[in-house]
Amino acid sequence: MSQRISLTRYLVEKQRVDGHIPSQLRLLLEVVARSCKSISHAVNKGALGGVLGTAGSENVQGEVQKKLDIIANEVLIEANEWGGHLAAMASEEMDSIYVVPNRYPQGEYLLLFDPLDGSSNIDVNVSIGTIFSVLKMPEDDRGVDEGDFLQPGHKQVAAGYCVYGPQTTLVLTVGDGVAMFTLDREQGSFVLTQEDVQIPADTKEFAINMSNMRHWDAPVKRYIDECLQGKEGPRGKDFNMRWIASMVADVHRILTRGGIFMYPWDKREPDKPGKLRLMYEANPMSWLVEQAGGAATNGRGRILDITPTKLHERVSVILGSKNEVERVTAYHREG
Ligand code: P6P
Repeated sequence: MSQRISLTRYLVEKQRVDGHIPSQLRLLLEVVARSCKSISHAVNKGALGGVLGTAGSENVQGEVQKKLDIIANEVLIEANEWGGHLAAMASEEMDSIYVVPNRYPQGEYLLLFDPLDGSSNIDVNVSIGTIFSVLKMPEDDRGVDEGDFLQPGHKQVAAGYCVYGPQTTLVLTVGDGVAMFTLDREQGSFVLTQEDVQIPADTKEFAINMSNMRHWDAPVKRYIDECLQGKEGPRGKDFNMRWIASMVADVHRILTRGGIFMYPWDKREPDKPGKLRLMYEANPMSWLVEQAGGAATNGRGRILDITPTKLHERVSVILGSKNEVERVTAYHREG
């Protein structure tokens, strides 16, 4: 049997052999992975753990919080605040940033996360996940504030997600490709199960919430309409559709077998560029997709080049198989 490589060994080799990540970043990623293991355990208990249902509160997005949203957020905060590798954290579930308390050493990294993405699926036992992004503190000696987080996605030093589905799988990039680690529950460790993930440039599978069709702008309508025309239409091939309504699960499918994922701007909220959040959903997913040979745009430009102005700002997301994303982007250029 080929030797099993644990996440720890993978990261130590990235640190020692490739010199690719400093020890503080390696430690941070190991803590995030341990947090995901704890969240997976709570998710898998479901009704038996008394963690289903709503918490009776709303988050900064005005969304009803599920009990597991809050549990996952607390797990990540409590696991990461004392280690000395972080200056602060930001979460979809918290209005403002969480600065590491003075009783702990401050580090040079910033951790952003959506602690439990897709939480509308929790109570119906459909895959959900944790999305995380790591930035470095800007080089200056003043204290950390929200402005330090407002860096474009290409500044990330690590990004990943953990999908809680039939398997619990951690997917990670530190800037030299994408690796997947499956949780071995007997050993309690993440084991390398795929390295150098590659997204096929072409696909026959699109992911979008079709119920919003009447709200889309013309380029998106044109693209989806051509997919629906199948081999009789201009694309000359039939397409399949998937929509799990859990970005982590949809993106995991795309990293695994290709496809295009779209949550575009629509006219329901014309002043908002889209539903998904830039800093802790679109940026980490876009970097993973690009590192796996795919593309990620907001319809007009590369998502990773967007300079954020607000911590919880939203963005239109079109990502996945390169040739399909470029087609949608070309339709936007043609108007
Ligand atoms: P809709 C989950 O709430 C989420 O933020 C993403 O994970 C998912 O892709 C999208 O929203 C689903 O949105 O409008 O289809 O429920």
